[in-house]
Amino acid sequence: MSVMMPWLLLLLLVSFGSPAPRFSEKDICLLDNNKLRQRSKQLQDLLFLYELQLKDILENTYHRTSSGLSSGNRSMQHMTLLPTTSGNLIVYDQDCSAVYDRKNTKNGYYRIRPRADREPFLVYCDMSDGGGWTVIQRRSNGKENFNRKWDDYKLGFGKFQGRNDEYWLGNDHIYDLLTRGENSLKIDLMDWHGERRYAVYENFQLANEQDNYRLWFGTYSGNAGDALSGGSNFEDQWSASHRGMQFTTSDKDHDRFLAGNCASENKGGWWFNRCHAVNLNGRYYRTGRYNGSHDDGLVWSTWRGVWYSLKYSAMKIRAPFFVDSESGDGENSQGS
Ligand SMILES: [Ca+2]
Repeated sequence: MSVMMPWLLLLLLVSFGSPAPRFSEKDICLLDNNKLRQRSKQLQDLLFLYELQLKDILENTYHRTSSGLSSGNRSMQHMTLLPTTSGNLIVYDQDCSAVYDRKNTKNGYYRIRPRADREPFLVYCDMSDGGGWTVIQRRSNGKENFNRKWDDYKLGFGKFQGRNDEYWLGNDHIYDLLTRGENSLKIDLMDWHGERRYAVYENFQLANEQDNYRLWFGTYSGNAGDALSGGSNFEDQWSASHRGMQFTTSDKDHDRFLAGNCASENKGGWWFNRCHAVNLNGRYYRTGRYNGSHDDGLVWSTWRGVWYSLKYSAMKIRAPFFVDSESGDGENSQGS
């Protein structure tokens, strides 16, 4: 902060082209005082945010240190753009983390706007679990039809009212959210006994529509198993890993199954290979175990297998929060 002061004076001098500026010393003092006050407010906000993040880090074990630097910068950027306290402006946050940063820490639907040149849209913000999660998919009661075509998956569908309403946020919306910086994906799962599991993937990314929303994700952590990578053996991974796959719907086939369409067989749009180890948009069965001609249930293979359809799933994203890289040991023994 103290470095900024001579810099500011110099700027004033240069911009008025004369060593004797029209500002009096008192004016400059007042100006500096104002800036300091603003800066102090920003730092208080930052402190508040970091305290929340610290709490989050201490209570959750899935955070890593690798992306601390970039996410730290991102938070800083966020905070310097804090809206004024006038309250009259319509403020659209870019995502649920920004909502959370402004101290709206209640679960619920918020209108967000990841891109200034696009319309804002509603999304469920999960403020538990460390807070600031933007929910991009939820299944919880089977009321919504997920066996839909390309345009529905592109634009999004479902209900955006109750806390258990089912929806797909839309590939375009998800893409816009993800292009703004690095994001982690957390997937919450529950079976029909109420048992819960989760999976976290670092560096979750989608390509644009020209590349059919091709999926990318980094390291796994969690207790549901790394099903998105296809399972534990090489053969499963070859045929069922979702890494690098394009999105397929019943009317647009981009999967690697030559003899048919995985989305038609499995009743929902997804990043199918030939075909899947995960199918969170599959058919909603009201019991766990099911059978049929295809494993088309709500599947996370590494937990309950492909012939068990889960009761609940939620996919949610958030920028990886700042972690002091010096406090970590730098070792990473997970992901086996
Ligand atoms: Ca095919």
